[in-house]
Amino acid sequence: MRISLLFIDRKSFAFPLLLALLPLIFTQCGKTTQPLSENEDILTEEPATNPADPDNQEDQDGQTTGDYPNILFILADDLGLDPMPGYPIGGQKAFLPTLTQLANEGVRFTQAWSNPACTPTRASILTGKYGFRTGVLGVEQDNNIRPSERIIQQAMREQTDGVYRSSVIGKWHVTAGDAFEVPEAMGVDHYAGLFSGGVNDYHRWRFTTNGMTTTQNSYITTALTDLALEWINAQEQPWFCWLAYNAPHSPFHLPPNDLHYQGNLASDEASIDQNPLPYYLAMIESLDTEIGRLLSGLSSATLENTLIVFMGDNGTPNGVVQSPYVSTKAKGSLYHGGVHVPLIVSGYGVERQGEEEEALVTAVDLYNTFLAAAGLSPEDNLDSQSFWPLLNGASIGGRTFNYAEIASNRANRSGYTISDGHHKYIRFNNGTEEFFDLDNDPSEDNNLLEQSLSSSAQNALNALQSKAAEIRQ
Ligand SMILES: [Ca+2]
Repeated sequence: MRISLLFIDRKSFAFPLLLALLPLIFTQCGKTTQPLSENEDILTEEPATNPADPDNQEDQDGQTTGDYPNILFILADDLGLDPMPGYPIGGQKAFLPTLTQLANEGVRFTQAWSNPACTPTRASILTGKYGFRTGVLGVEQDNNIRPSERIIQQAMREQTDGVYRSSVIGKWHVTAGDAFEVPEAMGVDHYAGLFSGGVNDYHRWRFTTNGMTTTQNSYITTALTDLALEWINAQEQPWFCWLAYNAPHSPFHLPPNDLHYQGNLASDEASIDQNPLPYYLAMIESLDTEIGRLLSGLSSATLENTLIVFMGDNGTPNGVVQSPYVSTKAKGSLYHGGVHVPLIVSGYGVERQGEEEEALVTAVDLYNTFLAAAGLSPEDNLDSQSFWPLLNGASIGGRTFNYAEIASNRANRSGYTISDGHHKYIRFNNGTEEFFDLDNDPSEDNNLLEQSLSSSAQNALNALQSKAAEIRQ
């Protein structure tokens, strides 16, 4: 991998940032503890140690590699295809050198689906199951993941007799209220972050760890990066870090100027409300800058043994969504603007470099893909289908359909959708049905059910309805 060169490609004015980070980079290579800048009070827990696995050998940096790779899963909040470089949708793109380089060194998926909102997507990834099985279909208070679910962290822990260490850093948002001990109770070794669904202010937010919640006044995108660096660099065994930023979720705002490339934007509310898009782009760029800092803060040996997966949890929200998406077909909806998300996979074990992959994949597939990447067995009775062989050039049967679902207080939004990549069927809970020819109508404007269907369209509809009935049994 060439991730250590990430900053070389930045705009010229980013070079001072590289210089500023050099001491940090060298400090990490020297195995000393990562300073926490503004957040010295954030991380207090010493990582626990498990009995050493005899198969694991320490590398030159002290991190144990053994036969298992590390996995860094980065989840962005409310990020569709339209602001993302590399996807031919949307007009104004964020400048994202880190994610672009990850894509250049790995695989960018072009037909990846999430669910239309935060909680159901996160629950699907954690459990490898569709929401109608787990009961987590929406973002309301009653959409809690059941403690009895076997989440991916628990599966990795048990399959390796405790060798894998896991953390969830950042947004949890799959259990409501103040049951702050739930991540650890379900098998996560370390939780630190934003327990609820969002913040009112990126500079003032509620931080939870060790079952306790305090108020933090640091910029949250930077703080979560510090927490991830701190935890990863303290590990002595193979690790799985789930890093869930709340960026670029609202409130739209002007991030610190050294984190973005949008220039001198006014920071007053009226200016932001009048034209929020550049602020949204700046927030995505801040995310990218911090991911770059995170990767630069890891040793080369650790990076070489780490799989990196980046994904959006749902589409771009209305207010900042770009054409051809429209505000009624953005985040929260079953249309492509709600469920079509970026997915980039790079790093350890990914032999394909700089390639696009058109295979259908959905959020549930990450569960068994993570297990496959670690050389572990797929878990049975899940909806998750590993796409790991694809990353090494192997052709796999894969899934023949993408599926997404949502429950909302707005009845005309609740329902499910299924697609074979060419046609798409949506069934709303109020009985309304829609059917689109994506090849000729990617904006989903022309509901084919309002006219007579060709025989081929009828066959496609029958196949999608049959498949939906099969999986929803
Ligand atoms: Ca979200």
